[in-house]
Amino acid sequence: MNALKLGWGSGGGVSAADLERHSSALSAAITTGGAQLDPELAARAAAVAAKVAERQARSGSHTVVAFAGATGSGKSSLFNAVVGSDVATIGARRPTTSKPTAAVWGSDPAGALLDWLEVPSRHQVPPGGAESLDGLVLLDLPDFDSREVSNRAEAERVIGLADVFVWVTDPQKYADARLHDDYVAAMTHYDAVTIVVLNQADRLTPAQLDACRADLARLLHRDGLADVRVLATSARTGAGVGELRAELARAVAGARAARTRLDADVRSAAQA
Ligand SMILES: Nc1nc2c(ncn2[C@@H]2O[C@H](COP(=O)(O)OP(=O)(O)OP(=O)(O)O)[C@@H](O)[C@H]2O)c(=O)[nH]1
Ligand SMILES: [Mg+2]
Repeated sequence: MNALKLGWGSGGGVSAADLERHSSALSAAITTGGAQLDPELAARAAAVAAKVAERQARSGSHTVVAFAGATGSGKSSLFNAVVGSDVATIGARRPTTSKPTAAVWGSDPAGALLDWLEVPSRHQVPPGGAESLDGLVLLDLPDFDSREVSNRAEAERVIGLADVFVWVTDPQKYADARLHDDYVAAMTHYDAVTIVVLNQADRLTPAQLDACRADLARLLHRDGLADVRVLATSARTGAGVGELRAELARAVAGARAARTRLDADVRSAAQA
C-alpha cells in the first residue's frame, strides 16, 4: 500500500475530521486494492480502520495512558504515586502484576471505554490535585518481558489500544533490547505519544543519574526517537512524580492524544 497518497501534512494536531478522512482513505484503498493487496497487510489495515471507528465511538474525551515496561521497574509503584493511593499491588515476587488496573480522573463515564479495553479493575480518583488530570485513564500493565506468556500477551494487547505510552525503566534494565528493539524502535511512528521514565532514580548518585539519563537518551535517539525527553522519577521518594503528573496533564489537555495515536496507526498501515 506504499504507493498510496493519503494526504497527510506534517506537524500540528490531528482533528477529528483529519482522522476520519485518513481512515476513510485507508478503507477505500483496501476496497480498491482488492485481491492485489498482500492479504496480511490488507487484514491489518482493515483492523486499524475498524479500531479507529470503535475507539472514537467509545470516548473522544478520554486519554488512555499505559505504564509499560519490564518486571520490577516500578510501574505499579509509580502508578500508585501518581494516583495518590495504593490501588495497584506492588510486590517483591517477580512478576507481580498479571492484569491491568485502571485509574480514572474526572466525572465523564469511562465504563464503555474500559469495557472495550477489557480492563475490569477500575478505580475512580477523587477530585483534587495541583494540575487537572480530568479525562485521564491511567493503566498499570503487566510486564512486557515476562516469563509468564499471558502477562506479555496482555501487555501487548493493551499497548495496541492505548493512546499514550509511558515506558517505565530503571537503572538496571534501561538498555535492554526488549525495550529498545521490540518496542521503542518498532514504534517510532508513535513518537508524539511516547513518554520515557527512568524510575528508581534514588538508587543513583546525582552524577550517576545524569550519566544514566544521557545514555538512555542516546539509546532512544538510536532507536529513532529524536526529541523524547527522559523523566527521572523515584516512586520511593516521590522525586520527579510531580513532573510526571505535569507531563500527563499535558498529554490529556485537549484530548488530542487518542486521535494522534490512531492517526499514526492509519499512517503505519498505509505505508506498510
Ligand atoms: N528504590 C526504589 N525501589 C522501587 C522504586 N519503585 C519501585 N520500587 C521497588 O521495586 C519493586 C518492584 O516494584 P513494582 O512497582 O511492583 O514493579 P512493577 O514494574 O509493577 O513490576 P511487575 O508488576 O512485576 O511488572 C518493589 O519492591 C518496589 O518497592 C523506586 O523508585 N525506588
Ligand atoms: Mg506491577
